[in-house]
Amino acid sequence: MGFRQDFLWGGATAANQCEGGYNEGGRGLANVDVVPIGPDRFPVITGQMKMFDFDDEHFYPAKVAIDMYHRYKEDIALFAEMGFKVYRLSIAWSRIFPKGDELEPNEEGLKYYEDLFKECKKYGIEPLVTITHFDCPMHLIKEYGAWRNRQLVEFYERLCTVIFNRYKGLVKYWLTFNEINMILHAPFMGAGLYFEEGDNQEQVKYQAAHHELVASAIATKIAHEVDPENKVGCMLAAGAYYPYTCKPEDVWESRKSDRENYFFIDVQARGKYPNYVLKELERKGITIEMQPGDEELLKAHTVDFVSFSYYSTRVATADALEETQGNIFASVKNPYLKASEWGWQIDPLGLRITLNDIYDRYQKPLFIVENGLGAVDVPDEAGYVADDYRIEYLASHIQAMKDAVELDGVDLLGYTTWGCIDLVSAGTGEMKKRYGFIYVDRDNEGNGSLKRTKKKSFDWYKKVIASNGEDLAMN
Ligand code: P53
Repeated sequence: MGFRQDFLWGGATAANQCEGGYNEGGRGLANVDVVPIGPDRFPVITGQMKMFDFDDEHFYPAKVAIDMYHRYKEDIALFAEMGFKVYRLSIAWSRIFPKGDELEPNEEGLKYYEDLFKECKKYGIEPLVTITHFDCPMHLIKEYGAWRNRQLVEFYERLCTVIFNRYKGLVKYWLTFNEINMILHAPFMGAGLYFEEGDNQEQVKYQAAHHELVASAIATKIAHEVDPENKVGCMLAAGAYYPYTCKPEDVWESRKSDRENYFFIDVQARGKYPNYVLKELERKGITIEMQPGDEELLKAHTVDFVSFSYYSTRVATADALEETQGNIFASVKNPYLKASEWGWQIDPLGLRITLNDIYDRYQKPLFIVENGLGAVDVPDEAGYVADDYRIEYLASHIQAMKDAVELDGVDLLGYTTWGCIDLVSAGTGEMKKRYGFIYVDRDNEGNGSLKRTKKKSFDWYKKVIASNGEDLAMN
């Protein structure tokens, strides 16, 4: 009963949200660097500001972030102290290929991650590596139009070939694209896409998605060739859609919303475009240009496991109700749920529902690679944060995933909480929205010593891991 003995407990981060050191070690500029904190973070880029560089008016949190670039040893030691079995992190593409289209990689960038993985291994921590977590080298955006251009597949393939060979024996778990469905919701942040006047934006997004899907299949192929031990996963921004009422029209809306996201995973896990999307694209007049061999590639190289982030469920309705949930996935408010300070509705049972939905659909091992509560933490005079609210959130979600495993038989490989150390929010660019077991002294304006302090949840999570998820009690 309970979780498997080798269950992978740990935490997750992404390069652009924690590393900083944006211009060090030969690193090139990327889309994730030039998105500022505040309302201009996600502009619709048709004729409006093109976010190709820094300007003087905005604050760019990714430049320094939490400076993990220089402090990773201290941070990994803290993860080890909690007993992490796995640490999910992402590689910054522009550290390895600063412009993206070079033939030879940047040795300094490669060496950086090699040292970091070795540091993990020193403590018996398995790295789980996201190859791209929303990042795309700026040069590839300006010169090629990012993922709208088929050539990106080739550059991504080069990146994968280099890292799979270099980190063979050090890294076994890989994710090809973080929240691949984000391309539809936040195209610049998600995939470096911007639009020109006259673009059919949906056409561009689906064509870019096709390129990512092909790139993902190629990555899976190479990973398996380089080392049969490699396990490759896809990654979905998940969270089931509930119908607002039992009115059939609402139920149908919720199914359609789910499919919009499942489409990506259907291709990556089942190996082909599902009929519902082909029909839908046809109706919309969207044609996806495929190259000979694409369909065979997708078919032959499906993922080994399905991973996802889960923060909340969502609500769909056929009627025009106000959308409230405060993030990129706007949704109708669920009157039965409470919400976080950022309006994200809290639904532990929804995690069990989502796990079951995904497992029923794909019948592949699952991995929860993000889950957590973004909250304002107020340290006392000694710098200590008693984050009972975070413990409560995590305990209820871990209980729900335990139910999915124990009572429903879902095959779950592991669980990594999001932002195991405080980091920059992807959605808002704030530091104030914290997820960590470890407090980082830095604020929205970039003030603070960057000092790390354990929160109350640090010792709690340590106990959870030590008991393999049996002891979830607050104290
Ligand atoms: P933040 C929106 C909805 C669901 C997941 O988000 C999302 C987002 C983007 O805001 O992204 C994932 O930082 C993403 C992480 C991100 C995390 O959720 O806005 O993979 O990079 O930090 C939490 O609170």
